[in-house]
Amino acid sequence: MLLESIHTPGDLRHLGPDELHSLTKEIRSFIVETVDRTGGHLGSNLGVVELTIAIHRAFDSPRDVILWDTGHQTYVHKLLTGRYRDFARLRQPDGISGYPSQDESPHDWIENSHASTVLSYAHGLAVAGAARNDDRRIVAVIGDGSLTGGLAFEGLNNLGHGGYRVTVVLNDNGRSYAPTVSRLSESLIRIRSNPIYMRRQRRLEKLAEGMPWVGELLERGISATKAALREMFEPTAFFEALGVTYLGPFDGHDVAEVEEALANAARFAGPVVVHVLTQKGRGYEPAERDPIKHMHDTSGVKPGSYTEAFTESLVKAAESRPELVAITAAMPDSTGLLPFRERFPDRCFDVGIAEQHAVTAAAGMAMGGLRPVVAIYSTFLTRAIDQTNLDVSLHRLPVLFCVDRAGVTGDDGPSHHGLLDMVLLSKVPGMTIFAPSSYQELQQMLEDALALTEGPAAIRWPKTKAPQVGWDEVGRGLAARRVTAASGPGEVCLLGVGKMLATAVGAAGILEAEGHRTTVWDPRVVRPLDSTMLDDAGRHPLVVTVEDGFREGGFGSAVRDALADTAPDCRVVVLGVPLGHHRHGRPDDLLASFGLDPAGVATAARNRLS
Ligand SMILES: Cc1ncc(C[n+]2csc(CCOP(=O)(O)OP(=O)(O)O)c2C)c(N)n1
Repeated sequence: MLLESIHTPGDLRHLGPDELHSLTKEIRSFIVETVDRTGGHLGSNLGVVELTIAIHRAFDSPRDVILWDTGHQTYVHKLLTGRYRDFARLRQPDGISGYPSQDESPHDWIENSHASTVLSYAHGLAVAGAARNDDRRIVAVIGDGSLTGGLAFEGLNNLGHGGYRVTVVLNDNGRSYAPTVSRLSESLIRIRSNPIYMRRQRRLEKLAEGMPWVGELLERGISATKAALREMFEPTAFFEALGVTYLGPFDGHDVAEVEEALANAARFAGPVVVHVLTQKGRGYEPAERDPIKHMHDTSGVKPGSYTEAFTESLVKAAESRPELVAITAAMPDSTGLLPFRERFPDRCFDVGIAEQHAVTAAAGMAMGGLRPVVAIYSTFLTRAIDQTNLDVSLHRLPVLFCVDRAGVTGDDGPSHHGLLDMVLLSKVPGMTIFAPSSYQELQQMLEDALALTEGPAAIRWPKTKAPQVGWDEVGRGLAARRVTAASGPGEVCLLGVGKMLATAVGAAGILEAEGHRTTVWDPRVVRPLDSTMLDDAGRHPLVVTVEDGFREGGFGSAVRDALADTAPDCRVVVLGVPLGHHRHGRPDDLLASFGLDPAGVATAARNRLS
């Protein structure tokens, strides 16, 4: 295996074209084989095999800085930077991360996984480089999907304005999760499919190759050609208007072609976009064929999941509410909106990787009389908290946030855990927050949120399978539900939020078996708190709250504040996730490590009882 002999990117430079070709094949089968076992972003990584090799041949990492936007497509980069042996444990507990990680390698400059950031990092690093006379080169690889995020445009604007020497590699495969939502992207496709432009580009390169002072002439030559083409092709004009030179498009599956383009680009004094065309899923037939299933770690909506309960109830609710519309920021598939979009194509809006826009656009839709539902992951909603607070809440608008992947999510690590939604949403004035503990609860809550809330509301749920319960075990409206009442005067009252209700019930079983009279409540609504629940809890000497968000500033601390006034003798113990950036791992294992399993909760209660 050639791959085994690549320990650093320098090892790539000795390889000839045939060896490089064999290497690409080895990398593809190794990635397919591994991701089949571990899960992960298959399509994006298969699409950048040649591109990654070319980048590592043209630049000298880690001296030169290579930044990958989103970071989900760095498997090849990992394999070429000394992590071949660790790769089998991709995304496994104690194994390597599915994203760049500074702990793993000096070749990973940034720890990301939220899209559209690299142009801003590149701007900052270029400013610092200029200030310190550091001539290291900076390469920022960004996908056409990630380029739909506002932050990317802000970065591009500043790179062009400042004239910084940064090579931006636009990895264009025409897709985000779903096809990319962007006129710019449509124009890029027109370039891609225009033979005249492609031929002219090739002739120009050939011409330049034979000349002395190639770099300088190439620069002038391309600019002149592009000036003539400006009217015809918007993206060229778009980049150039911002002060960024455009080169391309290049065949992203031709190592030599891309390597040469990158070497040329690196000679420019200012920012350059190298537009590279790639195919998602390249070389693996099932991934090339199925646009969504094999592309990312979305693996569809799982039967019996909370997401499925949402999908079903949303379609049902929309049947009788013509004003209901749904919005997603580039994730119609994994947020469960596909059935809705199929049924109501005109009422479903994919706005691109643009969470802030999604929320303010939802505010506009609500102002105009629609009933918007924003389907979003907890970790990505965090980006749009200002919009939620000022654009939605300040105007008291009825926007419903359906927040998936809340709590400890697992395989994707620090940036994907949904630990902030309860803390942040509970500080947004007028926000009602529901947390379902079962499939049926979510269905009921969606209906209640639409029928009963007049301002902003959120329903937050985890990635896990949802417990199935009878309708007699489902609450109504904004009321909490008492699950079990202690017989006689209770010693301890457990309040378990959402999926943590099951943990609280498990802990209650342990405590009861030890002879402690225990009450359990399902709060259902994180905010506003139900006064009946608070009154009952306050009659117990000990209240233990259990949540799968940050312990500080979430549900439990609100309960403690409330009871401090009404039941000063009652002791409140708040259990939740400690503040920190937590690694990837199995959700149950991570929760147990924070003491958030039944045994941990029972121990916390028992220690205070004695
Ligand atoms: C802020 C943010 N929103 C949503 C996502 C989820 N997400 C991960 S990868 C991806 C698609 C990225 O598309 P593109 O940049 O074109 O890269 P490709 O996978 O096509 O190579 C999305 C939407 C994210 N990572 N960050």
